[in-house]
Amino acid sequence: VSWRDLAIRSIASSIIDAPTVRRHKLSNTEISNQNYVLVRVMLENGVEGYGEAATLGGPRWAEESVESIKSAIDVYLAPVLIGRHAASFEENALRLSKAASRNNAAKAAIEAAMFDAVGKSLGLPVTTLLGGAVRSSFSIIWALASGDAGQEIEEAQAKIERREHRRFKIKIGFAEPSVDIQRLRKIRTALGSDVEIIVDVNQGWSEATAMRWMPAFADLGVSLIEQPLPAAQIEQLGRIAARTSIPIMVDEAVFTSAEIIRAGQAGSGSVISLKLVKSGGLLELKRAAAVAGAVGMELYGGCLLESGIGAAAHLAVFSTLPKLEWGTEQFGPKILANDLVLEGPTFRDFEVHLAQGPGLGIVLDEERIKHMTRTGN
Ligand code: MUC
Ligand code: MG
Repeated sequence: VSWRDLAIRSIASSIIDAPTVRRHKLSNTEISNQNYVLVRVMLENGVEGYGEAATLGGPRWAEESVESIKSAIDVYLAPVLIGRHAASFEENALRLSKAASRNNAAKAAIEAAMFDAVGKSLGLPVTTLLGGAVRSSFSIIWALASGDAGQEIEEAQAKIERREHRRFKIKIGFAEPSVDIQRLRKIRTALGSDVEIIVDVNQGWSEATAMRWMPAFADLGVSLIEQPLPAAQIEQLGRIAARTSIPIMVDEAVFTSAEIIRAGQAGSGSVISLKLVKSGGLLELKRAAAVAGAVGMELYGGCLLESGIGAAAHLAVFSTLPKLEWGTEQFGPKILANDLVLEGPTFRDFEVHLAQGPGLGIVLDEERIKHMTRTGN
């Protein structure tokens, strides 16, 4: 493989609308269609690499939407990389950060595609390019998020029976805490005390609500509570973290390493959810994990309902982290009516297994992708 082979010939982006198997509710939005930007990086040697940017409910979970991601890529990010060497990962990341501030989902999708293309060109898995895997499978969490306890119990029991998941994250905060508690109590009673339950409030509470209701969630044996307060309320989060017996996980509150340090100083959380859409790239995600670890946070492999494409990129990075105390919730491929890949990460025995093969180890389902590609943009 010559240096010239790995020059970037083109970067193309397209919007994908992928139906989910059921409605997925969060405190501030709900979806029954998951939206992605698929990035294809073509090298001079003819090898194509893939990356994906996920969003949740338009510019709602964070400020990026598929429409803004696609235009950031097409207009600002792709042009600064054409003709550059795809394996110059750090230099390319610098060029992207000069071309646009934040826009982290867009940048991460491009970087994943470059890693995939370079790995395939060299016949090496992306994990090798990232320092090498220290694990090839992960304990995998499933999210219950229909808001209907009966449906959620059935869904969880089926997951346990099929040996797919026995750890669950329940989305709350779209109802009053008293209603959420009733829903959780039903689920806990049906599933028993051995099943792990995490809750994600997605910024839905105030400090006062959290102070009042956290003890009731603790009584139900909730093992982790994710982002209970609005993202900006770092100090308030620190105050409730000091009072509760449930560890707090920061999600929307921390994107950058500087934000991780601030959250660490404010004592806002003892666990962090790691996501490519927050870090803006695979290398930066590794750095975020190191910074979080250094301020004493445990690591949780987060997701934004990625397909097999984005899941493969996340798992590649997660596999190289010295520690990943909480495993991962990269269940996205299973919430889609049809995944975007024919080959990718696999799910069995309560674990998700790294995709195998060079690059990200994925094979796209081009037929299905064609069907789900949004036209007219
Ligand atoms: C989030 O806030 O964690 C990840 C899993 C899920 O159910 O929602 C997402 C986003
Ligand atoms: Mg979350």
